[in-house]
Amino acid sequence: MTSKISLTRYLVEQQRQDGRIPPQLRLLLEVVARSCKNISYAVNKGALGGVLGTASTENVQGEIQKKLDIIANEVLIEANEWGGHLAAMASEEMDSIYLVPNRYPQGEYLLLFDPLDGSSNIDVNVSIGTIFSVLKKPDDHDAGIEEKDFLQAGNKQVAAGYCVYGPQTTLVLTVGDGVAMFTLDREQGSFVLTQENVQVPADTKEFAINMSNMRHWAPPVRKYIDECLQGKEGPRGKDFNMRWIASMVADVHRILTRGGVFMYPWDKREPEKAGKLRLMYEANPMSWLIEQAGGAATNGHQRILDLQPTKLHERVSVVLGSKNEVERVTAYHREAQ
Ligand code: P6P
Repeated sequence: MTSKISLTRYLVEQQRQDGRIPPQLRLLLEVVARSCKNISYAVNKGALGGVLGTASTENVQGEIQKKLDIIANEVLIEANEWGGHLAAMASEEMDSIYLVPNRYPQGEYLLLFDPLDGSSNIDVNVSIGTIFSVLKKPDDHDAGIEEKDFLQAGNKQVAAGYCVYGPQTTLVLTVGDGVAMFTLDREQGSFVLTQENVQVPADTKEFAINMSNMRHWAPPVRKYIDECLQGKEGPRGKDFNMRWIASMVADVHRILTRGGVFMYPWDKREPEKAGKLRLMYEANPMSWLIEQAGGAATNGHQRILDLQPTKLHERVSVVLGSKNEVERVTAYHREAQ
């Protein structure tokens, strides 16, 4: 039987191989993984842990927070603040950045996360997850870290990943050399390498979008979905399937596992917003993972990873997954201009 490769061994060997994971980054990734393990344990308790339901507070997005949103956020903050690997953190659940307290050593990295994505699914026992993105602290100033230091394009990420809390708890990670998946061995309490070099098929017959918003979409999105719905009698010449879990982590995990295209496009319900999903800690990490697995990710017009953020909680339109489908949707947007 091949020996199990732990996350720690994988990170050490990746560092030995190409130097992509310096010690501080390895520590950061191991601490994030341990945080995800603890969040998984809290999620799995469900009603028995008294963690379901809302916390009757709102986050910066104006969304009512779930108790587990706050628990997951606190787990990540408390686990990462003292290790000396971070200068600051940013979270979907916090209005402003969180500076590592002066009583702890300051590190080289900035950690951004959505501590519990898909939290509307918590109370109905559907997969949810944690999404994280790692940037380097800018070298060009020695003053304290400010929000503007986080405003780096997604192509500056040094690590990105998510942990999906489903039938298995699976950590999915990239440091720029492909995508690896680690499954939590609950008996040992450690993540074990279960897939390397993940590849997204370039073509698919499966799309993921919230169809209830159809009347609000822009014409290029409407055209693309209409053609899929026409099936093999239509211009695509094949039938399509649809999935929508309303948990980006679960939908992206399915796409990394078997292909597909995920769309949360701009729509006219709130035309001033570019989209629903957040650029810095949802779209950027997921887009890098998808690209590292051979897929593509645009906002309908340009590569998501090339977008220059202007605000920490900036939203973006997202089309990601199987390369040929993403290119088709993006071409329809270009033709409509
Ligand atoms: P809707 C979850 O709240 C989330 O941010 C993503 O995980 C998910 O893809 C999307 O929103 C679901 O949005 O409008 O379908 O509920």
